Amino acid sequence: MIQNGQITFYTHVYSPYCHRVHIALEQAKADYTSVCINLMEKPEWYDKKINTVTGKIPALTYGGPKHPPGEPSPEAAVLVESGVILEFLHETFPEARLLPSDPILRANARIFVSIVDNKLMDVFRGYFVEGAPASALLAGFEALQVRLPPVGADGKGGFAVGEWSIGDIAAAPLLARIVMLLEHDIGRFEEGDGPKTLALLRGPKYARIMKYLEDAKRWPSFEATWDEPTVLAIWQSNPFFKRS
Ligand SMILES: N[C@@H](CCC(=O)N[C@@H](CS)C(=O)NCC(=O)O)C(=O)O
Repeated sequence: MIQNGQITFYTHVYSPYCHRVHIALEQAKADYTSVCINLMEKPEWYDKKINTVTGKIPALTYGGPKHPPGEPSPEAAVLVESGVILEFLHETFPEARLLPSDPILRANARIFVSIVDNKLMDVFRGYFVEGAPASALLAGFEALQVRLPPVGADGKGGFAVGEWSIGDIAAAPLLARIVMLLEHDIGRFEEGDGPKTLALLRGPKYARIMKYLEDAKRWPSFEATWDEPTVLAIWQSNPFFKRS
């Protein structure tokens, strides 16, 4: 492992995008400092000095000496966008094996990330916040499921491209939050609709993706970074997800 200088990780535990980076940092056994960014009271330096592109979390500084959160050293690279940061960590910590060595598998892992970002993130918001029907959310699960390798005779399923990769690091944080929210009926849909949607997901049609999620939740770097009671408490108090 060649870590050339400090890493500062700007994050919040509620965020599925930040969770991606957290998993990758743990898997890389990186030496890093986390800085919690509360989006409800975002420090004014964050948009000016850290994520000058979108103001969103996560972000990461890499290199140079340790610095106060709002004052990155001129020697530090400031990185934004979870997908960019995952690729960067893969290149910086190759022994963490965030991507497979086969170029086709690497491409497929990236396609899996793109399905999460393009087919699941928007419908997630639609169902939980905007009152859209569950069908689009379920279609998002299906779009991922069709790409998963079949479960073998030994009962082992494999991840998006067989071995664990950036594809799974992108998908599992969102899938885990969706299942958690459904289980606890959190969202602006009609009361009781969350558990009903979850019952559909637990039926035979979605068995492969639900097994995939269970396997992902047992992967060491996921397990080490998933504190469900804490995440649940934050989402329970999220005003955008509360029924009026
Ligand atoms: N495309 C970005 C999305 C990041 C994102 O949407 N982060 C949310 C938190 S989960 C955020 O910072 N929202 C605040 C805002 O939109 O101003 C990534 O992959 O990092």
